[in-house]
Amino acid sequence: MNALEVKIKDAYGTDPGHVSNEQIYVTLLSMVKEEAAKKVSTEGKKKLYYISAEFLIGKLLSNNLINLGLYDEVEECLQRYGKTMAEIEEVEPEPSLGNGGLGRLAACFLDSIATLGLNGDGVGLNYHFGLFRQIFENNLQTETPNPWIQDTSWLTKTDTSYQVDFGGMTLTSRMYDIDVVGYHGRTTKLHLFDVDTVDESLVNDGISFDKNDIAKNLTLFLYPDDSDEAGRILRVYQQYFMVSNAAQLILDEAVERGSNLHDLADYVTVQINDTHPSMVIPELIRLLLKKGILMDEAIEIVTNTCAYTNHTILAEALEKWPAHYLQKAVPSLLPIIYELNNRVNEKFHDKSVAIIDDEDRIHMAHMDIHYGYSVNGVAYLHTEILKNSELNNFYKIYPEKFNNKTNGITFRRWLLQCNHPLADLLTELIGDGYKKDATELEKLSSYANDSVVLEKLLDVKQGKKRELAAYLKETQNIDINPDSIFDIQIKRLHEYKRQQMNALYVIDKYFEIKEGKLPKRPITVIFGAKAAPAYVIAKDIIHVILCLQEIIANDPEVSPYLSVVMVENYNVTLAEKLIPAADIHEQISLASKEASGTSNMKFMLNGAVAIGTEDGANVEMHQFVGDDNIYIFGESSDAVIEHYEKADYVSRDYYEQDPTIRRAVDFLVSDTMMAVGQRENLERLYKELLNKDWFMTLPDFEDYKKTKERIYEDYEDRMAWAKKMLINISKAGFFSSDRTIAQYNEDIWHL
Ligand code: 26Q
Repeated sequence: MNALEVKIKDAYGTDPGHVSNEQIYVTLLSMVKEEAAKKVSTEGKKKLYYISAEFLIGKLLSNNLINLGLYDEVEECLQRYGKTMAEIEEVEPEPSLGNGGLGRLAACFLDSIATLGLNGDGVGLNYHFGLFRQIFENNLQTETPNPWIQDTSWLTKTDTSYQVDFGGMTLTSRMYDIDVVGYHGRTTKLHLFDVDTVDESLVNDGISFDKNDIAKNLTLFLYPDDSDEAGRILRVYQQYFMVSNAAQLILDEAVERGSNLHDLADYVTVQINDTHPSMVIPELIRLLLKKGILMDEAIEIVTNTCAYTNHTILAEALEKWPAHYLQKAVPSLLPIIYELNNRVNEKFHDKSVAIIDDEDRIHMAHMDIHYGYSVNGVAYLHTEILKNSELNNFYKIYPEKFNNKTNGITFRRWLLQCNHPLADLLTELIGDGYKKDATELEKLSSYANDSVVLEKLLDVKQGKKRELAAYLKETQNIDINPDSIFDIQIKRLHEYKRQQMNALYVIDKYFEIKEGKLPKRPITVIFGAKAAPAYVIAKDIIHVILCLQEIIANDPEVSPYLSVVMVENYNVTLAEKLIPAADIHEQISLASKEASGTSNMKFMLNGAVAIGTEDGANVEMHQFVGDDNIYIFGESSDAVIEHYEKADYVSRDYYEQDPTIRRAVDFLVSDTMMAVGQRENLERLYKELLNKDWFMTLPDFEDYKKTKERIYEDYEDRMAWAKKMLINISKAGFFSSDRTIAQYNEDIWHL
């Protein structure tokens, strides 16, 4: 009997063939927890705390089994009883503890920290209902809670608990841990803080709840609706709760390891993941003052301890909290922030670098830069833009603090777990050294002209496309044709990511097909995206895509050649099915706006070919694979930045001068669309494109269209295409998060 059979026998007195999938899941979960507990965590003098409001960890069972080296044995055992891991995986709920890239990055980083055996933990919040579950009704997005915590879950309740003082109220926290299992390595911990008083019954319709009852609502949702002030202040409460717990944990553990707190920076480094945890800086200072350390020294200690990662240059995403929010939620931090601000003003006499502006708003990023020792961007281009434009005034003061750390992804989840056939093929060709050292994927390039290998690669892709088609049929009742080209765009819905441009292209194709200009092979355009509940235009874009899906599916003239599919509730689990099945992936953000992107890396690793702008990490991908293996189009980031400076872009000019653009834009408010959609939503998006188009969809449209035609044309030379796939895979090694984390450690953390 193997381990699983023994456990099932102990628990249920029978074999795996006679218990439910739920029972197998629970058994495996406790088995993994036991195994993980046996692995040691690295210990050492200095420890990293990666603080993040989001950890988009995805389902953990398969990943943990793989990393523990138990997957094959369990799969083999299940198969003997007529079951598969895929069925068991279906039972596991996916925690939605993140929005998108930033949260998934944090999860990949924990995997790499554990795998490399670094002494570092994650710290975040235990949101009971996560972000939200997306539901489509009448071609519109609606939101419902996504409960994921069950009686048996990956969470382990700990004895650790702290008092957190808010204005007029004190809450007692509880720390829960999730073991993060590294690949054939060690484990580390994700600490998620919660309060016992949270009341799930507070949630009424959809995701609405009483935003003022903090003790009961604090950890219900990630990023609750911030369209009103109560929602925004709740976010401040959440952030302070997260960092106050983190700071207390950090100091306790440092003292345990032998720190006298004066030497804290030798014992601790804190990575601040975007500005959401920035209040950890004044909170650490506050706690050091309470221990009797004087202000000057406390500030210096904390500055040498904290490092900040920037993930965006979008002004609206840079957090600026009105001082009165903090006055209400966390009055004890305000005097410290005022002191930090005064010191900055005395030294620099430059309003652009002040922490508090003339409207009494606190610029969290400014605090991080002045009172942290490192500032990093997440891709080469992004860091250059930070240094040379967005944060140029800071760069001039602190050039030595700025550095780049191009993002990465864990190859365990994004290849070994989600694409067994490809991993097996790679192992057959180049051995399995690439599993530990991703740069070994380069070895694959020696097969670039080997037609037998190229055929195998195409077969693997075809198999994954069939699997996806079956999965979407079964789970969402969506039909897609596995012999069509799968052209996929999956990411948060945002105007700068320009799903609307992809949609306009679909409309153009629809017209062409109606005119008799048929594509050589059917095309399936797949979208997956959640829109922030209060982001009106983003929801309108979803509406348009869903309307197109319906119109095209019901049009017998068009549907044999083109289909549009928007998968519901796009999440990590769906990404794991979609990415291995992609032929083409869309990375079409307006140049300069996408800090890095990370799905681009996942697709590349799985042998898909990108159509993209010179933005984020696409720039580095382009350098690695060369012009023949990526389809670059659109205005450069320099040109875009200049348009913004000169304010010289007028969308209506493009609409009036280009009949193709006009035809596509007009279709948004056509009778055909109105028949399946809502006038209000369709007209709003139409007017937005015509009168504003802030992210410059129309100027890039012509080049986008030409490039799409070229990519579809090139797809028909199957051997040449397979070579592009192979080169993409062979150059993906750089984008392993093991490389990224090694660089963070080398340049910033020094663990
Ligand atoms: C800001 C202010 C108020 C409320 C919320 C926010 C907020 C919330 C979430 C701001 C930003 C986020 C998330 C950002 C994010 O996911 N950024 C992505 O980070 C990835 C990892 O570095 C990059 O690859 C993506 O390019 C970047 O968009």
